Amino acid sequence: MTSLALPVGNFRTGEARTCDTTGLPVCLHAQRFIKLNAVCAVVALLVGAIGAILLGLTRWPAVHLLPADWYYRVLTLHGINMLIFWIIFLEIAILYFAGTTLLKTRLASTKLAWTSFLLMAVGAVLTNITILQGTADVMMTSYAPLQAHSNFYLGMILFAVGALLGVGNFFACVWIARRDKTYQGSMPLVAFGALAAAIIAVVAILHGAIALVPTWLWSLGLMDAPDAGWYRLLWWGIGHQSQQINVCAMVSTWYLLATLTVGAKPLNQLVCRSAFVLYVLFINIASAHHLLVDPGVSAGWKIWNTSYAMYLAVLASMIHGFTVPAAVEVAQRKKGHDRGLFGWLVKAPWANPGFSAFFLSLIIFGFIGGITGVTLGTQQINIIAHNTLRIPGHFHATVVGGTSLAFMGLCYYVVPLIFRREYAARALCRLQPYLFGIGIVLVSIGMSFAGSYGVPRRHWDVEFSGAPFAKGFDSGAHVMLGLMGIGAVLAFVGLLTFILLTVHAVFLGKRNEGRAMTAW
Ligand code: HEM
Ligand SMILES: [Cu+2]
Repeated sequence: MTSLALPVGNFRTGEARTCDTTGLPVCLHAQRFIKLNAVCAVVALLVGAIGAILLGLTRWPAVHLLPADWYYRVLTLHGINMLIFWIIFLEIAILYFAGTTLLKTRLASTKLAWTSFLLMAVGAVLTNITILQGTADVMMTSYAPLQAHSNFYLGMILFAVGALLGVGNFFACVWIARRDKTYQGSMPLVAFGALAAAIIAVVAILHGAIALVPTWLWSLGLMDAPDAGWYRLLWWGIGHQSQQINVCAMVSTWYLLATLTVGAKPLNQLVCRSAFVLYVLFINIASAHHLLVDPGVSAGWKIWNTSYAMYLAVLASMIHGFTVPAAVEVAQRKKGHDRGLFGWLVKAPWANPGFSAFFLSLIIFGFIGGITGVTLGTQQINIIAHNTLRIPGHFHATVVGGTSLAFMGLCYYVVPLIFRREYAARALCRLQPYLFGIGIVLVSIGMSFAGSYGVPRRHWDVEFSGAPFAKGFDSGAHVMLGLMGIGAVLAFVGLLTFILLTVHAVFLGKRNEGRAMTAW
């Protein structure tokens, strides 16, 4: 260990080390919880990935793999493990990193971190067991009056409370850092983005509690069924806002990876920070786009929320969509890559999986995710696209091609820097983001266009085989569903490659303690 001297910050003896690559301080308590949460995230990703390939092969009519009951069970399993467990475990890890290393402070409370972690882990296991027992085929949204076994809701509530405690620990780190003046000037941009995510998380989880606690009591027979309209309004208070936590965490990851991979620095702190503030202020309103066909809310309410206010949150993403590549461009030009308009981009480190994952994530999220999102969120279009495959076509470009791919890029740095283990099979690592990126683009495009033909989402058999009157979709829809199926196979292979490479690196990778990580 080279890091016996205590790094700058408010650390006590033996509590921190200096990173041999970046020179940043690493709180050893935080390091443990970053590891624990990241490992759980990857386990959830594996469960979700098995679900992904089963679903892809079921929605491809030529294969139609699963029977009806297992389709809905696996749909529930996939949605929850991917969107909730994989992403939130990793986000808590990001908060511990941003709240300690970037602010040069120690973790506020180890006890709180343990409580948070155990609640999240127990909650995730309980929910997964309940789903696999076949007593919770209610899908991720668990809309009342559809009812699951009470342990399903209990597991989700435990997980959410655990996540809230993790967020609380992060706020405490921010407070300690300010009290001890561990950094000069304003907090670093990546930590600021994490703070925006944490603020939205509190509002989101409170909505989740108001939706799920009465639903849990109802499943125990202690209360009447919650009103279906109110349930949807409140559920999307967590369902949509948590997507903005994901966007904040993803954009922060972009800024971080841009710095780690090409040494980029944000060009204008005020512009970047204001964009994060726009997320905090306007994203709750955008939840209304999930209620556009609901009878309970008025047309005026829908139009105001989705046509005016929502664009202020979209604006924030568009700002980051320009500031992040601009920062990369300036850094690249400074290094002498300044031929023509795009010489800087051509000469970017495309063989570094941290860079390729981050930049592909930016492109997929920005172009496919952004365009589909803004169109689907328009009332007139939503009435046509509602509950078709266009909807999963959109979010597989945002949370999968965007957030999940960016998080994979992050892991290519977290494992060498925090676990201090090296990835093996470097050529495969370099290929992985492309494999996954191309696969998920095909999934997203296939779903979106199949949805334009009217193919519904969450539907086991769109051919209605065995029905007295034959009613299927024409060949155009089938081509698109086939495209989705092929994309699903590619994306699954990309995902499995990532998981195997990462698990291998974490447990068997060559140690790099005492020296800088092997550069990509
Ligand atoms: C190999 C990568 C993936 C493939 C091939 C894939 C494929 C699919 C398919 C075919 C469906 C079913 C759509 C339907 O029948 O309505 C689905 C649903 C879904 N996926 Fe994925 N997916 C992948 C990764 C992910 C990831 C990483 C996330 C989240 C971070 C995610 C989130 C979801 C959600 C939330 C649903 C909707 C569940 C529901 O309707 O209740 N997927 N996915
Ligand atoms: Cu939404």
